[in-house]
Amino acid sequence: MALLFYKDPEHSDDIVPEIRRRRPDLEVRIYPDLDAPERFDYLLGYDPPRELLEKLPNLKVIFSAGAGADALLATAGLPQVPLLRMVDDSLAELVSEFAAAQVLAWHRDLWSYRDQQTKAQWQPLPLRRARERRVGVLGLGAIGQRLTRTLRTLGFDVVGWSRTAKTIEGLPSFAGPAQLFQVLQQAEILVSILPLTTATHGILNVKTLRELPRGAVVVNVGRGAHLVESDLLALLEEGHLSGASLDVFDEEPLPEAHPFWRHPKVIVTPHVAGAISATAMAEVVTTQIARFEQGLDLHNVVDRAEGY
Ligand code: NDP
Ligand code: OXD
Repeated sequence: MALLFYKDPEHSDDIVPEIRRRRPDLEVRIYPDLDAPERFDYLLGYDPPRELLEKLPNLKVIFSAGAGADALLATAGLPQVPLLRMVDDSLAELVSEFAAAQVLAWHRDLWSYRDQQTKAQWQPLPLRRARERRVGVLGLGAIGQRLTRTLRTLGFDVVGWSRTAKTIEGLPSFAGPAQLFQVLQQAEILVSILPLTTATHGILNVKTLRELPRGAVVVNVGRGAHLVESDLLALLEEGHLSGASLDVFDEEPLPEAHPFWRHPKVIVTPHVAGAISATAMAEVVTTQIARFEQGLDLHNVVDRAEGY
């Protein structure tokens, strides 16, 4: 039994000893250490290229190294084996904490005060309580649900949106394209933590963002391709939106000349809302492999038709 790790630059090698410690019988290699490729049963990676997939004829399970499987699904030649993604409490906690920090920063005008500081300007702004601020959360999955709890604990008035209808105590929630506008029309701060699929590609565009109340703020921690960047810039320019915190971008790293870098109303972070630790990833991978070997149902299997 062997697992190949197609590691990208952000991943550390730490996962290898963590897997070996849990499963000494499992051979773990890091690409391109690939002699006898037919022996690999499992592949772990964020976006392994087609040329690599073609060299691995006996894969049984593929693990996305992230919560999102969009990069993997976009790879041509993906074999028809179960595709699993990372779901872990610590990851949900990190992303929720990050998104909530952005919401709080906009809610309490921290970015405006930072700006005022650069001009030595002493100008108190009006105060509002969190309960007086409605936050819309797009995506009520492993991370989105955690985020709604964090925001509610902070006192915010939260509404959510997902593909299928949900009943979550204390959370008004909406589902499907027909109800998206109901969420947008009431969200002074909109957080998107959706997966990237055909249905969600470009979902944050001039038509949808214009539905937000005037002066609203957008926080995108899902994927860059959810947002039509030029539409956001136009709405910021005309004052319909008052700001955006963006952690994910169409092109990453964000090109040096991109207008977001120097835009006074845009907060840029380098895709750091959350990441699964090597320990948690090893735990997910070895638990799922054990389930696979025992013929048990696998968890967090990507639905290829839905794209997440
Ligand atoms: P889940 O699959 O658990 O949740 C996805 C949520 O989005 C579900 O509520 C789902 O609805 C909803 N959704 C999917 N498609 C649609 C649609 N067409 N219309 C409305 N709602 C839709 O994913 P996670 O919460 O684990 O992760 C979400 C995404 O967060 C990842 O795919 C990734 O892109 C991003 N991410 C970003 C990170 C960062 O560092 N910036 C870190 C980790 C993740 P339903 O409940 O009905 O299925
Ligand atoms: C993920 C991410 O999908 O870090 O896990 O974006």
